Amino acid sequence: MKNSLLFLIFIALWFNCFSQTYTPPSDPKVTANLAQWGDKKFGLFMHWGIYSIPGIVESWSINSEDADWIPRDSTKNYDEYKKWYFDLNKQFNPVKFDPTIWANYAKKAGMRYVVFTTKHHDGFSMFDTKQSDYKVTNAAVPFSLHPKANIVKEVFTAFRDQGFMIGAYFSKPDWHNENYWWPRYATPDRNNNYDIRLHPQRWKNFKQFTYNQLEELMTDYGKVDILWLDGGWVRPKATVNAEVLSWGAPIPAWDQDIDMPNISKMARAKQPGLIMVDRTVHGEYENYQTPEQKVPEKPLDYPWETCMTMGNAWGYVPNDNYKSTNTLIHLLVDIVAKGGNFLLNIGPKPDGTLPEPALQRLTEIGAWMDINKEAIYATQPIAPYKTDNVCFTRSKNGSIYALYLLDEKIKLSSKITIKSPPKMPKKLTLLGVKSTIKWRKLGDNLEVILPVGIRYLKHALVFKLD
Ligand code: FHN
Repeated sequence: MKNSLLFLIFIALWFNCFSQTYTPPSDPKVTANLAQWGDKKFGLFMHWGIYSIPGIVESWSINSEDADWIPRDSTKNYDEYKKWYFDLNKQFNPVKFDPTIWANYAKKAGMRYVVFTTKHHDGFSMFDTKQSDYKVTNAAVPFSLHPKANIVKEVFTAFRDQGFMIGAYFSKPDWHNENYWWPRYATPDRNNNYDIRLHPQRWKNFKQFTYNQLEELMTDYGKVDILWLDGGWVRPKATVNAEVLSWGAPIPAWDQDIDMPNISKMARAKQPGLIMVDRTVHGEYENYQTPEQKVPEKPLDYPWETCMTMGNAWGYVPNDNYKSTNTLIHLLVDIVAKGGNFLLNIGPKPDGTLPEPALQRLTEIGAWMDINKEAIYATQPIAPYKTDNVCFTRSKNGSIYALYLLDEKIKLSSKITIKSPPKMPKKLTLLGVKSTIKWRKLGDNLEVILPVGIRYLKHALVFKLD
């Protein structure tokens, strides 16, 4: 008896260690919203804050960790630099800010949801919070006098008016808040800088501050569909796993538990069906996973979204190196063929406009989506997902698409091969072309004779296999 009980305990522990890191939502409203979100496929991520003024990395340069990806003006000592950074709020004045222009470009690009930074790690709130004076609507900020000073409200309204699902990015850590980075002590790394076990009231105060700010965002800013929580090192210590250790940051001896059950109960009371993304913490408050700056090798059997910068930086930096339209469309196709969503990030400039190269890419992506969107929206993956440079998708009515990725540097031949398509079609069409397409079966492959005069079809040819 004793041995079989021990064996059962061993199996349960083993399974728990290696079981999926995904917990499906138990609330049917969340499940329904997740399905709606999954059909949208393409979203706009926006990092905008005081870091956009000098055009530097968002928040991280005030963190003391010594990492090559955290550049800092080394002519200033740390305390001087930190004061300089935190004082950037006094220069924030994006006089050309007009989120309807942003929303129009994003919609024309085929984007259908937005995730906007309400507050990044630096603690500067881009909304009229009552919990802190470190906010865009405070008199110290030149833009506070502008009629559109409550930026989050303006952005959410403009994109919602264009039919977008609305996502609120919110940083769990707040490096400006005295109950996260207590001014009594140095700030050696990204974590809170005091032992919570010795100062429980201070962490209790921070939990309440965080709860109150999230309650404002869930109450006063209209319908919010996604709560996208960043700063995964703020988590129950018991959830620290290999992924967290891979970040190379110190792991405190105490718990930085922000009380997600309490936050979730409030947030979903205010926003029924709210999709919650407690990034990298996994569990019941991470309704989808968010591989960052990468695309999984294979389809994943749970909801996921690749978040990626259009350039190299999340916030605006001058002369950023933007990915080509061809690359961006190929990323979108690859992600969708594997069952994911593509959350593509643009950092607005300090004057409130979007960088020209970003606008050009949004326009070009939109031209491709205008012709080929039926192979993207509301599709599901279908084996073999991708063979060579061809990705496959399947629409809800059963239509199958082969998306043949074009290399801009190689002249397209008159005959192409689609290897091992999910099925041999009775009829083959090329989206954007009225003439019939000639093809023949070659073993398991499809050989297609391309019609002449299709040079206007760029980036990927999309065949419909009926
Ligand atoms: O630390 C942040 C980073 O600054 C940026 O906001 C990205 C966007 O996904 N999230 C965190 C890093 O994973």
